[in-house]
Amino acid sequence: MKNIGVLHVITDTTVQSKYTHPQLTELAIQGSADTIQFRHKNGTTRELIQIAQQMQTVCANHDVPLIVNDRADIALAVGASGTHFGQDDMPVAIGRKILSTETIIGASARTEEKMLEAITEGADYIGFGPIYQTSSKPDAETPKGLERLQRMCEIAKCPVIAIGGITLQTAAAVINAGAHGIAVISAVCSQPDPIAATQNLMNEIQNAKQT
Ligand code: TZP
Ligand code: MG
Repeated sequence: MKNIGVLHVITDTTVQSKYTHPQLTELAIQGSADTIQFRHKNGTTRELIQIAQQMQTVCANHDVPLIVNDRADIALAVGASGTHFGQDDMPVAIGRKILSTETIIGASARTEEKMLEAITEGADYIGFGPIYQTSSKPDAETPKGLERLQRMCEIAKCPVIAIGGITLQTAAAVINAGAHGIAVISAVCSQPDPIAATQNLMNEIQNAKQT
């Protein structure tokens, strides 16, 4: 099984405009994020490659995996460590065919059935959410809550990364429900001090895992 990070910071330039994707990458890594995800829903392919390339340079310098949301081609183009596919993106089985076996593939799953399907097709981790209300994803479903997260974690045969509305105040509860880790946007990107916000989240996760 691949080593999957416990704190995935998803860089975002729509919830804030103070920092660019590469800047957020640098700040989150300084705060000890162990995975960075590039998620950008508009822009040309060339623009996305350019941004992802800068992020990959920062990540490679610090030996932190970069995961590209939606786009296997961009992950391949910049030598990123992985890709994250939603249920409407490239099927995991096809991603597995075009990406190397070392490449991390994460997959969002809305149901237990979809989760097991993604795992069978070769997903290395499952993204599950939104756990709580979020304003960072306009088309997010209604919150799924901790009980459903717990059930997903019980039947998953791979790490589950919880996402959606997770804050410093709720991170421990999410880990205690069985999540391997968390993925956050606003809890880092929209904070006045993204380094401190990341560090605090990482401490919270590590403490929760020890107890
Ligand atoms: N997928 C499900 S919820 C979400 C995504 C991308 C948004 C997470 O952002 P935040 O600010 O951590 O709630
Ligand atoms: Mg997607």
